[in-house]
Amino acid sequence: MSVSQNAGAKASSHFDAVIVGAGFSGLYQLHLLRDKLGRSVRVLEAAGGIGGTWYWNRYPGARCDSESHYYCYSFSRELQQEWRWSERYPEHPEIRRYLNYVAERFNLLPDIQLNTKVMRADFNDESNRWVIQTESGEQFEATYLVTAVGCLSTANVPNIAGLDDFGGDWYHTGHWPHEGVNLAGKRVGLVGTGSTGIQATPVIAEQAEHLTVFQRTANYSVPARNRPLDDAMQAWIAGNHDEIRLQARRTTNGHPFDIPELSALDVSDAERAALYEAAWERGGLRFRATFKDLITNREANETASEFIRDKIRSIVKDPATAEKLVPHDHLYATKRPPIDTNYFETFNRDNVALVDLKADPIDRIVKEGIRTQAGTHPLDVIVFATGFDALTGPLFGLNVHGSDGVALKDVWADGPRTYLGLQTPGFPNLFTITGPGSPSVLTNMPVAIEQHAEWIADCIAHMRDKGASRIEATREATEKWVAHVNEAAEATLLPMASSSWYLGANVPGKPKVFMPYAGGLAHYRQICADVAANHYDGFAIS
Ligand code: NA7
Repeated sequence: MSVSQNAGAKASSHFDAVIVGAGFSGLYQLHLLRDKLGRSVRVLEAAGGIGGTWYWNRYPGARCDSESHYYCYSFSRELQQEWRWSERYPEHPEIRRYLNYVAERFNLLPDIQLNTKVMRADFNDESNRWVIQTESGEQFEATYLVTAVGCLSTANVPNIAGLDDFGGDWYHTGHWPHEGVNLAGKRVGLVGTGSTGIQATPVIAEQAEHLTVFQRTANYSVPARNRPLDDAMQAWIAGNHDEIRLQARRTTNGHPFDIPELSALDVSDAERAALYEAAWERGGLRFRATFKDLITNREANETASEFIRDKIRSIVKDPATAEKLVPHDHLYATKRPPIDTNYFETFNRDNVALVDLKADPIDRIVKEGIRTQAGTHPLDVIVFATGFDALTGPLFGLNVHGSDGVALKDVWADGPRTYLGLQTPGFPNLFTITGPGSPSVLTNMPVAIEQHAEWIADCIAHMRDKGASRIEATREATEKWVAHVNEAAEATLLPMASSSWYLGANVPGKPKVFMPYAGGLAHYRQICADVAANHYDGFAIS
């Protein structure tokens, strides 16, 4: 690192690379660029601690939906042998402990600057460097800017009239107070029934005096079947590091299990029901992999959707409540599928009520609570489990300006346009980890993150070896990639879910464009590897 000051200009700290964000991606990217390539690197992190999404998401019930033994780094066998997960699905404090352990083990903390919010980043065409400004007025210059800001980090608080009039307290789950919220004796209203609302509902129902769940779209959910990891499982994990790592890398979603070569339509009704029942008992996101065509064939999917609808009807005792909870307007897993611990069972509790906002929309928030068309629901606390401005929101928040001062926000006004989700024309030397146009949120994130961070490090090593200082995705390659991303999405049922955040549909005014790459992680990895092997085909290097 060096510091320079031109007459009349601010002092800048110079680095080979600045990484924004200290979650899973930022930590690993730092390790690779600093320790494997010997580059000077600074990580800028807005939060007061590392952890990224897990620093912020501390709401009741917050835990990962991927299983702990593969929701972790796989690049170091030693790390995997040293760390012992306690449960099948890690809860948020355990994930933070893990990431802090990683940061200490690899001595990452000295190069991470916390409480440092990036306000703006500009590319300088003369120096081929990025100039990054922070909220406190610091300035950094770096050849490479790597965004490691996560896909789900910009909270979406709905613009409901009257929120300022509310006499109680309100929280968004993605900004849950670190000291926790004492809900004992409180009447709580929870808005939103995505993965977060479905995790939080049973836990809040146990803590609060009364819980009213405000549901806009009924959702499918499959039991998580969380449990402590016993010694036999711990031994299996420790003994199978390489297999788990390899298998996760060669699958569609980055999970270390294969999807059978069996269509839901190729088996008898009884066989199908038995397979779904077994998958329901096993629990977790693997339910989606019961058959090969649940995400691609409507008729096949309908069998899974109907199985879950029947489960909801059998669990929820009050038929009217059950019917409100049964999803009809989209197919299973065409929106991000939640998994749960006693979500539907919670509606059998005396202290829990459900409001179907499709039938009884919110009118406004008033001092006493939430007023729907049918009347006022008195509340002491409102919890917004209303999701995020996904994928593009965190990147726009950086206020990035590329060549000739063009703003990323303007370039992506009609939806994101990237090459491989890694770069955007007009923004040289800017790399995006798990950006739109890459498999990102359709996968087990650490596996996708490792691939991106490794690809970016290899690319920067290539630049060094060639003595090059500027790399930029070409417009032609980007147009082709965008067309391929659309084609991959259209080959699935995913774009059919009109209220999905994959499409940006949850944020008013956001262009409705399917953002992640649905062609599968394994296929995507191969494409990226081929591009690199083919002299970084589709990138202009100078
Ligand atoms: P999601 O999946 O975006 O869910 C948000 C929920 O909030 C969903 O049920 C929305 O209904 C609902 N919502 C959003 N805005 C409103 C308004 N204005 N009024 C009523 N209800 C609303 O976010 P999560 O935090 O649950 O999960 C995000 C990801 O984190 C998850 O998928 C995992 O990858 C981890 P809608 O369905 O839009 O009708």
